[in-house]
Amino acid sequence: MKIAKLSNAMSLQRSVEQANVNHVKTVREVIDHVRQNGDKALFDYTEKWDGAKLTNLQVTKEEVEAAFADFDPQLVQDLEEAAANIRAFHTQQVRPNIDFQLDESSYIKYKITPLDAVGLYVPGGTAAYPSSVLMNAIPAVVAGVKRVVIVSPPSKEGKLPASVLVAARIAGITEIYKVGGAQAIAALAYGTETIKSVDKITGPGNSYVALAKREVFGRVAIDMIAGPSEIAIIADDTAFADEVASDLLAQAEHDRFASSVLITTSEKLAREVQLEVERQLKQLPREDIARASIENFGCIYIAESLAKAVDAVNELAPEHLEIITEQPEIISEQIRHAGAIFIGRFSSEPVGDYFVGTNHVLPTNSTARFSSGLSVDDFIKKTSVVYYSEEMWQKHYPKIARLARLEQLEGHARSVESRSWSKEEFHDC
Ligand code: HSO
Ligand code: ZN
Repeated sequence: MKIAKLSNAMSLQRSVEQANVNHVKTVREVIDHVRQNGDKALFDYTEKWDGAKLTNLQVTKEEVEAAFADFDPQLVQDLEEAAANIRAFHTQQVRPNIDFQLDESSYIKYKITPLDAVGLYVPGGTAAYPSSVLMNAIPAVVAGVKRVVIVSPPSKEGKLPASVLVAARIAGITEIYKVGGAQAIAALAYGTETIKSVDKITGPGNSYVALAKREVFGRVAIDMIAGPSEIAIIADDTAFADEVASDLLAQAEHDRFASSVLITTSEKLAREVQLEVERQLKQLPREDIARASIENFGCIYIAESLAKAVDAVNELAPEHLEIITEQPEIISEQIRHAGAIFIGRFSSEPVGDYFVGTNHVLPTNSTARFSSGLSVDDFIKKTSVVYYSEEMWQKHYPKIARLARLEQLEGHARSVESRSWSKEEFHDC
């Protein structure tokens, strides 16, 4: 792992991958094909790309029960406890309507309504994380979304991983389909005979899935397009090198493109972490992925001061930030841009990835400058409501008419003025 002087915070930033033009073309074809041929297109693509010849897209109750029967009961309990923590924290995010009384009878409101239907994409293979099922599904359920659907690519045997089915049930999701890739996104956006369309699609996926989400955006809402995972760690000489190294590697093992950076005021720690990373890498089952990530996107920066480290992090806006210093809470107060902050040596990032209750779907690629992790807010919408009494209208309509005429919108002016005689008089005569 490289060691460098922290000179320019911008040097921490990496370039975003450009979409592959050929992939865009393929994805558009897939979407059109699903729109035209519905379920048939889904069966065909699933056979072609996943090698599974299905007769039924929807996972049955029996399949979910079989998944539970084979699953370690301790793990079921752990997932349930994690789910309860996520539910508890996200329940705090539920917001009430805003009722704003203008006078004794007139009011305006901000009315909160959950989305009707949401689709959650769960990737296949090694990235089929049950923790991500909980992180995506629970906020939707807590928000009050009535229909939450999961789509995920099946194995050649036509099955979804037991861990996904178990997590889905724990999260309260019963509508699950064996379909992945761009075809699954197309089905969620446009609907087929079996899969009714949804209003929003969330969840991570490969580049085809990400492109398909971009393509259907507007027809449906989407969450963020997540890039590879990132961690930045601010540490001083109170941190332990083996712990810091293990935290960097926890991120690096996700993806060859994951990025792990340490920013430290201690040259001694920098050197020790460098040795530790190499030592621990050799013992990691995913050594090849983690090594590629550390070599290409990992770096240890030596900062002149913690203040400089804070500036760099605010510019980088990392997905995850760990602060392992003598007074980590003071540093945390100074951080403006990070997807999630983990304070002190006992709050390592996996605490948030799996268990504590915060969400692990977080903004990557410096988008923490302007966006937040997944929350209940992503599954609601707000509608303004206006009630003007006759008295309020009487008091204010001339102002509104004047403002309308300022914009040369005579129709608007006449609309408010058209109430300027009492309808009661009209009814009386
Ligand atoms: N660190 C990942 C989430 C994850 N980790 C899932 C383990 N499983 C992105 O925040
Ligand atoms: Zn993780």
